[in-house]
Amino acid sequence: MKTIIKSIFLFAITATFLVSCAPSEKKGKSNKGAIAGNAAEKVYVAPGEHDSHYAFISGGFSGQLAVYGLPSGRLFRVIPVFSQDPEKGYGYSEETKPMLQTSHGFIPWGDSHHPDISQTKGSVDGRWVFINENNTPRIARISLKTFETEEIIEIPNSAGNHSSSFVTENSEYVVAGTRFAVPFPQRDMPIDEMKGNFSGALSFLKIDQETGHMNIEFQIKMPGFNYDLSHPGRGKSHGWFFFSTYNTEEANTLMEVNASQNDKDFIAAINWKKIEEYVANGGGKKMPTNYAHNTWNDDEHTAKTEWKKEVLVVEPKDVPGAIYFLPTAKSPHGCDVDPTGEYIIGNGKLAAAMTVHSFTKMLKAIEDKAFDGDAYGIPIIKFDAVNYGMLENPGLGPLHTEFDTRGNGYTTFFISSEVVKWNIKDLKVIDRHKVYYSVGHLMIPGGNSQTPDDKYLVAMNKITKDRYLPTGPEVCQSAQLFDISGEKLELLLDFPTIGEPHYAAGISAQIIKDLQPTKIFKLKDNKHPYGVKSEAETKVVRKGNEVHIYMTMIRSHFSPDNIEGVKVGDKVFFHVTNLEQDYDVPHGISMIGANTSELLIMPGRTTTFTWEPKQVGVWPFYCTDFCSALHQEMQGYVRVSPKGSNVPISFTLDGDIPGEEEE
Ligand code: K7E
Ligand code: CUA
Repeated sequence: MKTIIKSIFLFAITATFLVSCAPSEKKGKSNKGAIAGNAAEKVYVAPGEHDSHYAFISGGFSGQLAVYGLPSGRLFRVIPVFSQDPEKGYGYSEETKPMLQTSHGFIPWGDSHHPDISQTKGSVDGRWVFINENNTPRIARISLKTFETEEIIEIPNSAGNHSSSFVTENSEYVVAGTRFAVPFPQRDMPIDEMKGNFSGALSFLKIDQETGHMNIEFQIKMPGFNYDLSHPGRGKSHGWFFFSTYNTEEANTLMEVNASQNDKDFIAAINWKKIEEYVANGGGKKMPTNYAHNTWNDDEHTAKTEWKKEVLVVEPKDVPGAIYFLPTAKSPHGCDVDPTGEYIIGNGKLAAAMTVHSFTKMLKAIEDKAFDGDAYGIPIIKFDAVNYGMLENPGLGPLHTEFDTRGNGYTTFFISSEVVKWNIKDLKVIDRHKVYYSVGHLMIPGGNSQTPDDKYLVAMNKITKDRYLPTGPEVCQSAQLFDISGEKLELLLDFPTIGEPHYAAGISAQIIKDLQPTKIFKLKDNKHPYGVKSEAETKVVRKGNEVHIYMTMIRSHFSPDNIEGVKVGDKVFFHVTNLEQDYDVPHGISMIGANTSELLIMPGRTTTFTWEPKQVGVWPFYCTDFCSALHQEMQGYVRVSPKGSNVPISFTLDGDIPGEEEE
């Protein structure tokens, strides 16, 4: 067995090597490959024109979510989610710091993988994007009105939150599955006693349809396998969720060999409707835990953390008929469901074939009890009783599959660096196209829905080598855009990405435009406790060694702009309100020596940073965003006196106290 595995790995390594070397062999030739003559026209979006689609591409180890236009590949915005972002003050301002709170404390970084757009009746609806964090298990919800992170919920009893964050067809649930089996609940125990003693938490988070707020409705305590990826059933299979597993060996060391022993691992099929019913009737056990639930309040422009102390745990044995295992070719990675909900595809990354299961056959097999024993009490359905067929030798290292509306699947092959188009019913390969190089995920807008918008396909590649200008040892990761409207895949464009894109979600731009993204925050609705509505209300208040500055900004000055009476040892809070009520007029603010980032404040919003002056002097602050012809004049001074000095607090604008009538 071990030699076979070794040779698979050797093959994998050799294949990667061959692929990577190929381009440099044909010296002088470019890598244009099969680029058709009019590709440039197809991606050209003339100055001032808009793209037809949004692509939300995850940042992987950057922890963020980037917003691109398709077909141009232009980057519009990086939405900070799990990592601090000094460009926007996210995770630095007092208002946003609670978003990064967890049971492990304030965590300034995350690993974001799988964005998924909310759905209504099986189609993406453009309300929210959900995205998972792998490292310190969390799910975030981003508003597509503000393009800002509005909520982050921590997932207890989970580790390496990878089979996440996929949404059901009416956004009933977003799920989170643990990649790493761990003690559940966590406890101190020898690692090599893992087998049979670790568990795998699959969490179902209910989404409030009004607010989007997530709540962990229940957690299924599954056997201690690794749950790698997942997708919801849809249409006929709505009500089910499918999770790929690996390491059903339950190995705890040298996983590259020890977790590849079994010829087949499983796809876990979960009837969540059944479990929902069980829970509604009082099923499940409340277990003590501790996790952070962070929510953003758009009236107060502030996030808060709530500590949750309980989670409802469901044991599979208590809900017979709700969970089954479908044997699937060795160590599957992607677990994908086609738009009709009939075909469930497991991409066995180490196998020579891809497994296509049939939902109809699965129901029949359950009815007939066509089982091949069980794993920890969960019935294993006989392979032949559930399998629709195998796609034999489609390529090397299949990872992920997306679909069009014409019955075709598109699968990425990491090792052979290609995207393969195949017909699901016939299990026949129709076309294949090289990608440069080593592709991970791919995305068709609306890919995780019943109605893919199937003009474009984006392949997200792990390795770029010679595709771009060299930038030292670290070169960018990259996306490649294909036109899939014809029989053959047509490569249109390469564009570099932020961080490492693991997955993406795409949607027609019109859907989001129709929802009218926010342009300004209305000043009159601003309920920030330190917000002010006009310059007349600005002031500076001392409370012990805290100094609170209620400040405003408008083209092109701050009020107040001269402040005295601050002392070394004080903690100074700048609560700054942008009084502008025009679209696209943010102002920034930064203070010399402040141990934080600048703030970029949108019209109508109040944001706070703190400054603890260490040195006596007169210290300037200024606007960091070029906002008007007089941007350079948008500045002010704070006088800092020695500790114990008796200079009183005073604040002025043009020599007067703001708001006081001039005589
Ligand atoms: Cu395949 Cu995290 Cu979805 Cu990366 S994962 S490629
Ligand atoms: Cu305000 Cu520059």
